[in-house]
Amino acid sequence: LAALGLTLGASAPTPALAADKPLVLGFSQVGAESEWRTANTNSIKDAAKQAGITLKFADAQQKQENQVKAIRSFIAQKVDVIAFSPVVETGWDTVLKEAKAANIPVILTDRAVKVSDPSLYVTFIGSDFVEEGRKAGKWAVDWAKKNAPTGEVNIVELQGTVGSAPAIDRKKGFEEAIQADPRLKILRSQSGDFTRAKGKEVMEAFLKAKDKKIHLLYAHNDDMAIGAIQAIEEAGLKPVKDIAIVSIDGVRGAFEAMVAGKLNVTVECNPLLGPQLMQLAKDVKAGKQLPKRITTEEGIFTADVAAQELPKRKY
Ligand code: GYE
Repeated sequence: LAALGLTLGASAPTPALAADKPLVLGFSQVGAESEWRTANTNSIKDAAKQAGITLKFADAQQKQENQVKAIRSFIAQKVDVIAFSPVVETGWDTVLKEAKAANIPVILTDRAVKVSDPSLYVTFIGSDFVEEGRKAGKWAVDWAKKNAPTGEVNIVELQGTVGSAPAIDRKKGFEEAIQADPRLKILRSQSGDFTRAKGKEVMEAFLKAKDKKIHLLYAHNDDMAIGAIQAIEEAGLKPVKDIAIVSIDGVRGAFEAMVAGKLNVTVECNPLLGPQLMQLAKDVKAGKQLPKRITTEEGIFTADVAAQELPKRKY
C-alpha cells in the first residue's frame, strides 16, 4: 500500500481493492406459493444484507421457464455465484452447462435436480424430503393403531407441485412407511401445487366423491392442509375428529391450526437457509472444497405440544 502511495487510517477510506468488492449472488426463487416460501425468501434477503453480499433476487412464480430466464440473465450480468431453488427436478442441463461455460459456480438450495453431470452444481443444501414423508407415514400408522384398530384406513393425499423434488420424495417416503400396516391405503392423490387455494379446491373434489369414507388426509405442505381444513368444515365435517390431518413444514399457520384443534401434526421442514447459503457462497468464491450434500436437521410436532411450541417458532 505504501508503494502505491496509500495510507490506512481512521479517516482514510479503505481503497477499493478487487478483494473488497462485495460478492454478487444471483438467486432465483421458486415463487411465493406458501408460508414456508415467504420465510425462506426473508431468510435469504436478511442473510445477504448481514453478510454484505449484493443479492440479485428473482421470483419465478412457480414457472421453470422464468427460472431459466433468470439464470441466463445472471450469467449475462456476470454475477459471482448463482443459487436457485429449482421448481422441478428435470430440465436443467442446458442452462447449467451455460453457467459452467461462463465459470460461474451454482449452488442448489431447498430442492434437488436430476442432471446428467453432477459437476453442473457445486453443492446442494436442503432437507431430506423422503425422511419427512416417512415421519408423516409413521405417524399415520401410529394414529391408525390407536384410532382404527380394525377395518380399512382410507387416506387422501394432496401432493405438492408436479415434478418437484419435495412432491416426489414426500410421496415416496410416506408410501414406504405406511406399508407397515396393510390397512392403510391411499384412496386418492392429486396435486394442490403447494397453495392454500388449490389445496381447498382439490379437497372439495375429494369430499364430493362420496364412495368411501375418508379417514385421514396427508398434505405435502401446511398451506394445502389449511386450505383443505376449510373445505372439510364447509362440507359440515370436523377436521381432526372426522378426518385426521398430517402435513409438512411446521409453519406458524400449522401451529395455530393445531392450537385450534384443527390439525393433528406437522413435520418440520426448516426454511431458514439464508445464513448457511451466504457462507457457502463465500466459501465457493474462496475456492474451498464443499460437501456435495448438506442436510438440515428437523423434528415433528403434535397438537398436544403446539401451544407450548408456538411462541418459540421463528417462521
Ligand atoms: O414444503 C412448500 C413450498 O420446497 C420444501 O415448497 C419446499 C416446499 C415447502 O412451497 O411449502
